[in-house]
Amino acid sequence: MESQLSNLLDTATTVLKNNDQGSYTVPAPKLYPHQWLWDSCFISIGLRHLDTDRAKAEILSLFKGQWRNGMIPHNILSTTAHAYDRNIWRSWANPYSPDNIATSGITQPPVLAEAIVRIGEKLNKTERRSWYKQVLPNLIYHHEWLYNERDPHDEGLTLQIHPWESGLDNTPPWISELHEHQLALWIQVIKKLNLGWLINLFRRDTKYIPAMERLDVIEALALFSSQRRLRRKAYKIDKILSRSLFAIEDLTFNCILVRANQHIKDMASLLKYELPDELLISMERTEKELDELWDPYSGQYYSREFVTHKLLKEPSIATLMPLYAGTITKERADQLVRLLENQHVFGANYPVPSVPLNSSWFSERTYWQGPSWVNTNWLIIDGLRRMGYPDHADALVDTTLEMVRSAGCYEYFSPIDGSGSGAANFSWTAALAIDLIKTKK
Ligand code: 9WN
Repeated sequence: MESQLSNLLDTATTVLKNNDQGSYTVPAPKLYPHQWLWDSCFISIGLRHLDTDRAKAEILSLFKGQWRNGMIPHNILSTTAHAYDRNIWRSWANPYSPDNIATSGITQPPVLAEAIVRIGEKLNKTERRSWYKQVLPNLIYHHEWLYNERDPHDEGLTLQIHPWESGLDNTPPWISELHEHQLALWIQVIKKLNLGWLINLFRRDTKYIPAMERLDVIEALALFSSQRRLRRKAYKIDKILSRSLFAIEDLTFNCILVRANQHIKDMASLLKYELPDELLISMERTEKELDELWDPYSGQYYSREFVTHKLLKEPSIATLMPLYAGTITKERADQLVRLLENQHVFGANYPVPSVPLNSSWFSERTYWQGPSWVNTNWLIIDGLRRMGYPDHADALVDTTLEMVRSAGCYEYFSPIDGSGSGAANFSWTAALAIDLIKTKK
């Protein structure tokens, strides 16, 4: 086993090297040629074991793309590869976008604070302080943006405006909302006339990955048209929210926010840095409001519609993310852990499936509608440890590493037989495998 893990360590290190662009790492060659926000955070968590300066550079590169209003975009677009993506986003339409750097106009889950702290753990005391000093102001500015712009009613939960912001693109709760509120007429026509095959001929992703492992064609079109709508509104939130019901307080996003807030408070207290009162109040509200996402009848957490406050009761892996938030009661954590153990729900051979096995949405290889992903496993492992389930955490580390070791550094894996799907040589799979090996108990 020792030697098998050391082989995996070598393979994973090579993947990261090959995907390295100097100051950032692409998620995968060809399919994902830009810098992605939460990918780079996970990647730096692995890189910290190889080279702390390089791990820091990954994060600093994200801050270079920060907008003047504080937003950190989900994509910083490459100046060389797939130049047309710059024109698809046209971030320059918004007055706050940075000069001379093309980015997307939306964000992704705020894993940044976690990454910064994990890098900090590998530094000595003095270096750690100066690292936190270097990045904390920008990080705080990003969180202030999250509250100012994405929590307009001061409710505590932040809202997301596109499935890409959740990081779990075609996860059932988002897709069912998309069908309900955002399916443009022209997409409905394509659906009705069964013209999906025609669209598939022009898709970039399916040039690299079999169509059945990616989003369904109607979903892909809906995501695209929803992105164009945001662009038409120049990514201005008041315009986006006016006359649209399509905004979700995403469970995964907000659980990550709760944990990130805790990290920010810890860093600030180490530096004796005073956080603005308004921010502290918002942080407290998020923690409290997370409680409202619990549905006592099904014993699960769900995302919520921003406008109506309706819980979106399509089961998904998000229900386990409050373990990572780490602020829930032991009683509820026990209920979630039972879902994780249950063979019909999340207790697959190669856990944790992105959709429970007994859901009608479950599909072994379809992106975020079934496969197991290493980043969500990593978040759950971390949550299990902090919530007092070390044996469950260790078991999940072992099955995760076994899956990656035997299949390779794929983007996602079949929860049934552990085989790999999606992009090969995927960076966060490699990086987080490195981290799981290096921190193995
Ligand atoms: C859109 C890069 C990203 C991940 C997301 C994953 C996928 C992009 C896509 O790839 O999303 O952002 O093109 O489908 O869903 O979590 O960050 O790896």
